[in-house]
Amino acid sequence: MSLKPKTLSFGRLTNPYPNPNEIPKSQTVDLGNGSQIVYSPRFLSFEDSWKWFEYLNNEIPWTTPTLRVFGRSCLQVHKALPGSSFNSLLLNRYKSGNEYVGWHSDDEKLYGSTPEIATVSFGCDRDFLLKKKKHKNSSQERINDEEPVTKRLKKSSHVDQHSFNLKHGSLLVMKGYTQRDWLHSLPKRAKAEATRISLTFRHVL
Ligand SMILES: O=C(O)CCC(=O)C(=O)O
Repeated sequence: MSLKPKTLSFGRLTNPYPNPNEIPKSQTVDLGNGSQIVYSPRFLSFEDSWKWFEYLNNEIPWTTPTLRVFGRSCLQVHKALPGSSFNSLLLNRYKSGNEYVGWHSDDEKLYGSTPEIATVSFGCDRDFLLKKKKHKNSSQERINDEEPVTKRLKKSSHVDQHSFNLKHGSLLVMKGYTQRDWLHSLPKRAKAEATRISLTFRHVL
């Protein structure tokens, strides 16, 4: 796959880290009980990320809700994650802040018991939320996707919630038992007016 975008629109988003010395470092958040999140706000350069955005936005047949690609990816995410062996790629496009993914976990058997899932984001910044799963025998509230996220967050204790603002060119990796013990979502955001594209790299057994 070569990167030859038809149009480049670097100007539509201001580079939040114009000074390379001020780029925030990767952070690892220990969720407890063997689950971790690694977040790198600037995994790809601002310019390269726009090239990827334009390529994906223009060249992928986005008519299907999701597209899963098996095989080798030309985006060398595994190089940043030694020990990982991704062989599947799920592509998502959110044309506005109205498009979202509700609470879920990617705990299907085909991903194994401790799947590593790496998400590279392009375009509009969006919030990515994590909340701890409720125990089945608990009397705590059921998950309700229709309820505003802010209301749900207020109900829950702080340590059971995490939020990452996924930047253009960022990498977020869910590791360990994150899929078994946590739910994640990309909620609606009225202020997110532009398109976001995400690539999620996985290993299918
Ligand atoms: O677009 C994203 O970053 C989230 C996608 C997601 O939750 C998923 O593919 O399971």
